[in-house]
Amino acid sequence: MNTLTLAARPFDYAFDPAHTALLIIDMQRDFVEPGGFGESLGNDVSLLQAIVPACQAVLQAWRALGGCVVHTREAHRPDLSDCPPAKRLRGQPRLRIGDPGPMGRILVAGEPGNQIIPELAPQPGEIEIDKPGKGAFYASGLHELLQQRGISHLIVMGVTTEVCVQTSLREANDRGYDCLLLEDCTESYFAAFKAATLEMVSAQGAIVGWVAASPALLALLSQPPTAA
Ligand code: C5J
Repeated sequence: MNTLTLAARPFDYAFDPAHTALLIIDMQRDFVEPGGFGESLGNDVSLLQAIVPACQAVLQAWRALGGCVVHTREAHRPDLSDCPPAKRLRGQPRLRIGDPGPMGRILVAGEPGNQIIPELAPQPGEIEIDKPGKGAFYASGLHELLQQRGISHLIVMGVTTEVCVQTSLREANDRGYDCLLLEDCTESYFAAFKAATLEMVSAQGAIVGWVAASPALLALLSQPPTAA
């Protein structure tokens, strides 16, 4: 047992790296690059690119520690059998889920646009989850995979803050995980929505989880372990 304590909001976050997974939500070309799902909804995807270096630094440090890493992709089967019509037909996007776009079919598993961006590409041995919903736990088998590995804590980063990240945090919280959201490693197309999510997560005594910035985590992880 090697419990580390990170200064966080609303109070310190204590975690044992051996029982903690780094959960990286949907850092896919479909959300971060032009021509994908995010842009088809009318968003400025360049906003999301700003967090990539901070995410890379955390991923590198976590890998160096030998920690469990989970990457998720919002992805549908090519026949769209896992995409409810209510999701596909919602609103007036330029391209709908399954339509051919500049990076292949929008939000469809295996298409170029559906891949995780090269800067954060999964390595062998890391968990990769294709999820049909906004939450990482819905119809994904993620909870079972984490339970098999004895994971009780999640350090979370990714996009978008108020959609897939917040939904995943709430799902994780309901399943008993203690979750830390890294505020400079998550982004939204809407600054106000990101700010509100950070507040909502940590309000009421960490009702959903904790919030901290990645430099504090990196400093903690770089300290030599204390003798037991
Ligand atoms: C959205 C996501 N925003 N990954 N997906 O539709 O947040």
